[in-house]
Amino acid sequence: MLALTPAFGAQWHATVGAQSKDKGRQALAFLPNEIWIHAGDSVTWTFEVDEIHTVTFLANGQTRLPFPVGCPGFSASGASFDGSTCVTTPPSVTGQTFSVLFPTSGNYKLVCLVHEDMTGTVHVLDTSVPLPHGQSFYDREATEQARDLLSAPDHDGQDNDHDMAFGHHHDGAANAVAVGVGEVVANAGGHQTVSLMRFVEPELVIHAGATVEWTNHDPITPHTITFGTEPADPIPPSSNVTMDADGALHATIASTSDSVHSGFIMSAPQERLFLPQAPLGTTRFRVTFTTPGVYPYICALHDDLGMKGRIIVVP
Ligand SMILES: [Cu+2]
Repeated sequence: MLALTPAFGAQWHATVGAQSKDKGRQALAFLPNEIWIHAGDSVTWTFEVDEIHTVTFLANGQTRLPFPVGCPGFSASGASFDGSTCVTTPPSVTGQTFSVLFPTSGNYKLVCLVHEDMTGTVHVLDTSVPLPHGQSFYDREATEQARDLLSAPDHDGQDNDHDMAFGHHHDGAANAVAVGVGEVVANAGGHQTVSLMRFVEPELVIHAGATVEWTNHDPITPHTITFGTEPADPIPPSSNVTMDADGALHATIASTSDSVHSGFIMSAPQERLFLPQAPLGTTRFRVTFTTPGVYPYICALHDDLGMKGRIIVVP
């Protein structure tokens, strides 16, 4: 029996997520997101950000479930994955670690259940096959990928001439607030996303009777616009929100004590062959303010990262 068991499985390391100092820029990414190991080796992932992520290996062909559900259920660190039974962490943040043992050769997809375009690959090779890289290569790759991702989104809302992807998100309309900006990049290991968790114009001064329009410019990350009391379920809009003819959501706020919640404002999911077409995304939210006053609001998902704004209504 001893002869069939690798004497010492090597221990590999990777990280989950990276963020700017103010937490506004979040790299939703496994860093690195591709690694080659031997059967019998383990990989330990260290979570490095305030935004929640999971390290998840679904069974082959398994349907993806919402992150609070997990596999269903969650695995203990040190779990073993061979493609047959799902392994996942619960939603995890800075300082937590999770190890997975890979006893069987194969190519395994790594996903985060919170972020759809956050994927990677673990190549598990037979112990007779040489590995292409050592740990120092992956450490360097993780650092470079984090730096590239975090330098992408336009943090302060000023147009960056050198950044085509983020240079055009101001449409010039009055009373417009960009709700986050994002970008998905792909490499051979999978997808990595960078999201700006900010209201790009955090403070706006308008006249009573005017309407403010929020738009989500992120391809994948949902946000909310929430005035007053935060609802238990952040996904649906509050009952005082209606839909305009163009599909945008709309509410009227008449008092600083009003509670209004947009629900998830987000881009439509990516199309995939042989699946029913996804509906259009709800990407716009409008609020008409009838009364002078100061109206603070938050994104119910990312206020802990500093995603807050306010509307000042003058006569
Ligand atoms: Cu948000």
